[in-house]
Order: sequence, then C-alpha cells, then structure tokens
Amino acid sequence: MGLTIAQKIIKNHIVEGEMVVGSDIGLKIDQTLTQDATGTMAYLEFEAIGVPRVKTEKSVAYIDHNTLQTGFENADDHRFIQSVCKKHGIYFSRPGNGICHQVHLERFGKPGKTLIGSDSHTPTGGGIGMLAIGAGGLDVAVAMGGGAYYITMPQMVKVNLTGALKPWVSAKDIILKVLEVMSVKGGVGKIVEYGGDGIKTLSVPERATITNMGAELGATTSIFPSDEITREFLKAQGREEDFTELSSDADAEYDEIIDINLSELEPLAACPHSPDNIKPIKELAGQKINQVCIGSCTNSSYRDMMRVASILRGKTVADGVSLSIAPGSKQVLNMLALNGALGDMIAAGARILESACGPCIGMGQSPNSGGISLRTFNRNFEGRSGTKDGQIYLVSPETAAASALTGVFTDPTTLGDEEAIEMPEKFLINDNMVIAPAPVEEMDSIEIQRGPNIKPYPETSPLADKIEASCSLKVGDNITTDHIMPAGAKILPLRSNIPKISQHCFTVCDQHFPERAKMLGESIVVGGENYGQGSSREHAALAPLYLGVKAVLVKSFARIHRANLINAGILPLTFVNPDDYDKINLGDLIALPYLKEEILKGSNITVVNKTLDEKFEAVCELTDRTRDIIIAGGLLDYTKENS
Ligand code: MIC
Ligand code: SF4
Repeated sequence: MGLTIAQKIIKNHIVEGEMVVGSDIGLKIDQTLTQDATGTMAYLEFEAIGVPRVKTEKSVAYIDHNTLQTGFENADDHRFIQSVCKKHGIYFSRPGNGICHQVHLERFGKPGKTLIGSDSHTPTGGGIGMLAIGAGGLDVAVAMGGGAYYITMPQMVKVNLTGALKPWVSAKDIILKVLEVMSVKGGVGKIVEYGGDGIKTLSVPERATITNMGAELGATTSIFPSDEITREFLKAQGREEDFTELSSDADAEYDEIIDINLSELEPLAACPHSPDNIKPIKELAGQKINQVCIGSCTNSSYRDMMRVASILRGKTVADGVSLSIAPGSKQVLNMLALNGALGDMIAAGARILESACGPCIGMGQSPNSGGISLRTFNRNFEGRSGTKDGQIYLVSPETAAASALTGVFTDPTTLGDEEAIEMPEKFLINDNMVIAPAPVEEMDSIEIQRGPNIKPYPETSPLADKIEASCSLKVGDNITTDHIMPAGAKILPLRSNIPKISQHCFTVCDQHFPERAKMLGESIVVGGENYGQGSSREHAALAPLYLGVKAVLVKSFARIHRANLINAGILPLTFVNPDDYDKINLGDLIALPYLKEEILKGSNITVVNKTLDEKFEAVCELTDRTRDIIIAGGLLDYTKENS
C-alpha cells in the first residue's frame, strides 16, 4: 500500500511503536522551536533534565509573545533564555526578529524533517512539507535532550483542492471553510494533508496560513507536499539546498476525503467566539466595526502585507476604526520599508506594531467595550483580546483592509480589480537578529542569568493509591486553555512564576477558583467535550498542579492539553458514559478508591460521588509509557528516573 506524505516522514523518523492508527509512536525530532511565553519553563525543564547541549539538528528560541515590557519580568526572561541558548547550543531569535512560525518558515524549516514547538501553531511548517507539531514545553525539552516525541498514530484526512480562488478570496477563506466542514474538534487524532490540482495555485505563505490554522481543527498537524513552489520559496530565501521533493503515493489511503472547489469559495468570517462559527462576509456586510488588527502567525507574510498595502494605498482608515498592522517578521517589515508599502500603510493611518504576536495574545490593542474587532488571526475565544465582551471576527487580510477603510464589514470582492502580488524572486536575507550558540569549548564559562520572576517547577508527587477530593470546578464544553490559564498583558509576564500565575487560573470561568482550590488542598476539575482546546501552554496544567488539582474528569480532551496533564502528573479521565457528567456538582466529594490498582491493571477507574451516593466509571487511556509517567508523578520525574 502506498503512503501519504505524513506517513513517509513518520516512517523515516519512527523510533518506537508501529504505524498503526491509534497506537503510541515515538518520533525522532530533527528541529525544535520555543517561544518566550512557553520557553522559560521549557528551558528550566531542559536544565532539570541535565543534558549539556541540545542533540537536535537545529533548535531555535524565539522572543515574540511577551514583548510588551511593562515591568522587569519579560526583559529578565528574555535575558535568561538568551543565556541558556548560548550555553546549551540553541539559536536565539531576538525580540524584533519576528513571530516564531513566520521566521522559522522563512529561515529554518526544511521539507521532510520533523519539528516540534512549544506552541500550538507549529504546524505552520507543514506549508513547506515539514511534519511540524505543537507540544508542551516539557516534550520540547525532552526532544532537545535527544529523547523521542510520542504521539498517537493519527488517521489521515485528505483535503482535495480543485479549481482556483477567485480574486479577493484568499487562503484564510480556505481554512475557514475547512473549519466550517470539520469543526474545532473534527481534527483530533488526525493529520490533514492537502492535495489536488488546486494546491498548484497556492504559494508557500498561503499554504502556511492553512496549515497554521489547522491547529484550530484540533488536528495533530497539517501538511502540504513539497513541490516546485516550495523549491522556488526556499530558493528565494537563499536556501535551495534545503529542498527535497515530497508527495503522497498515488495509491496512498486516507481515512477521510474532503473536497473543496476553490472557485466556489467566497470571503468568510469566523464569528464570536469560536473559529468554526463561520458566516459569509456578505451576510455581515454593512454592520459597523470598531477595530481591525492585521498580523499574527496566520496572516503576516510579505504577500499578505503587500495585499493590505495595495488596498490601503491612497486611502484613509474610516473614522471610528483603529487599524493596527504587525508584519510577521523583520524580513517582511524591512522589505515593506524598502519598497514603499510601509509608507502606504502609514499614510492611510495604520498603527504599525512591532513584528510580534501583540494583539493576538492580548498584548495591547484590546478593543473597546463590546467592540467589534476584525482580525486576521486564528483564535477568537472569549476574553482572549483582553476585553471580555469584545466581539472578535477572524477574517482574511483582504476583508480586514477593505473593512478598515469603510468602517463596516465589507466584502472585498466589491473592491474592483485586484492588483497582482508577485512573490519576490529574492527575499531580503539578513539574519543579524539570530544569535548563534557558543562553541562547545566555551560553554562552561557561560553563566545563566536568572531574574527574581523565575520560580522553579511546581512540586510533584508519585501517583497515590487512592484519591478522595472535592470537585473544585465544573465547566462545560469547548473549554480553551485561555479559560484555564488566561494570557494578556497582565498575566503573560508571569509565565515563569507558577505560584503567581496560578492566582489567575480559571478566573475567566470562576474568579474564586484559585482561592477555593488552594483551600481544598487537593481537588478534581470536571468538564465537557473538547476540554483544553487551543494553545499548547503547559501552564494550563502546571497552575492546576500547583493548586492541588489531582484529576480532570471530562467528556473528551484536546490532544496537546491531555499530553500536558500527563506530563504534569495530573490524571486525565473521561466519563465512560457522558451522561455521568450530570452526576457531579461543584463541591461534591469524589473518591477514586482503587486508583493505583486500576491504573496498573489498565482497567476502568471507579468513581464514587460520596456526596450524591453515585458510582460510575471513567477511562484513563494510557500506554505503557504514559502509565509510567503518571505513576512517577509526571514526565520530569519519569525522565530523571530513566536517564
Ligand atoms: C496562543 O496562540 O494561544 C499561544 C500564546 O501562541 C500559545 C502558546 C502560549 O500560550 O504561550 C499556543 O498557541 O500554543
Ligand atoms: Fe503568537 Fe498569536 Fe500565533 Fe500564538 S497564534 S503564536 S499568540 S501570533
């Protein structure tokens, strides 16, 4: 039987297990990336593992999330990461160099290689045919130390693209369509591969927009073939030697096939508060808007920015609209500055932001109360913008720029002729903001610089024989990691300080949670479907760990968060019968009387609600390896015990 693109890369990297859907496989990791908001913790964990120098082909640390330095915390964290990089063999991309996924695609990604990153949008690299997967910081730390990365062998979905996009319809509209078809949980346990004649019409940055937002499907990753278009892109980046061709075999088998005719697509928006709540722009047309933000790892390429500049040229942003633009990398920003496009944006009244995540993670530009904000980003979860009742719509750069000029939702297809945007034959190459690690012989002389905001990893304990603890929180379906561990300008700077950041844990759902959990000592959290969707932040597991959460009992989990819970030594349990969700209320005393014995046997877990006098079963699906991790009290303890 023929192989899909992802199966070929997996076959070349598998070090444990078999390529059978649903089984645990270990992969050799060629490259890693971290960003600063997850990076400090990842490097503390790497230090704790004790490997002196990274064993990957290339590891890069980016500073792009926490760049709003409202106090000493972020600057201290940057300095810490920079010193770790120098000492331990990691390339350091300085603040100002751009968003990790954009820069990695431009300068480091290679077709056919494996990449894991401590950020859920790492699959952006699938745009050049990498097997690029988002992971928790601890998984990245282990991979840097030469350890394998474990996933459940996913199913393969093919998205067959035919035809070509009409003018003003863009790659963002393709992935919004896929989200409409598959939903935010439709990709769990799957790899999404793009194929069909339509892909020949899509440049690398357009492909990367699509694989980037595959994260919102809950997919393990998304990937495009590596073809002539990939070669042209790498050549224009001065890295043609990194090219290898990659395609699926003609007789490759897919578990699911989705057909999309690009010629039939129209501009779309993901409406509040979920990336799969899709409506055509023409249905929203005419409605007043307050803000437009263009940028993020989804839509901040040179191509996107040139399109935006062409729409804004010679015009003025509408009264009552604030337009901000953050080009994705220094390369993009510098090219716009040199070719005049930046001048067009400034002249139109755009507020130019540095090349970083910025408003996408709530670092500035929160909309006004109840404000309608059109963003070219990938997530519109409630409160993520920093304004609890902000109404965030995810749109293409074309729709965003057109609407910024009119002050109302505007279908860009009404704009007349579209200006052709050519991909540059040569990008501006200047890697002066990437600092190489010190040579091996100088390593020992480098001192790690730690600020007072950096606190150690929380305390863990091996699995207890039984648990008896109260339900400290009960939440519904589709809880995101932004609910569990919010980000934004006030909280993000606390990422290396678990005791402090945990005071904000779940406060979006219940402001008394941290206090209550602390008071209870040990507790259990109960939730619905797709619990933990969204970001890869392991803080959504580490803060509950610090607050004494021993188990999370839900209807279903999102992939990365479930892995992070196991890594933190917190039991991820699912109801055997989802209706049992109704048999637990906030405050009920829950017992898992035979826990350790049942985990060791691999049987279902008995759950007793002592308050309501109810008894039912839960599942804790574990492989041999994850069972040992849970028993050890988490991946850090397990890695130390086994090295
Ligand atoms: C996000 O988009 O939510 C983030 C911020 O990039 C996260 C990582 C983090 O929380 O630091 C992600 O996507 O993994
Ligand atoms: Fe940064 Fe937003 Fe991309 Fe996350 S989704 S990496 S916050 S730009």
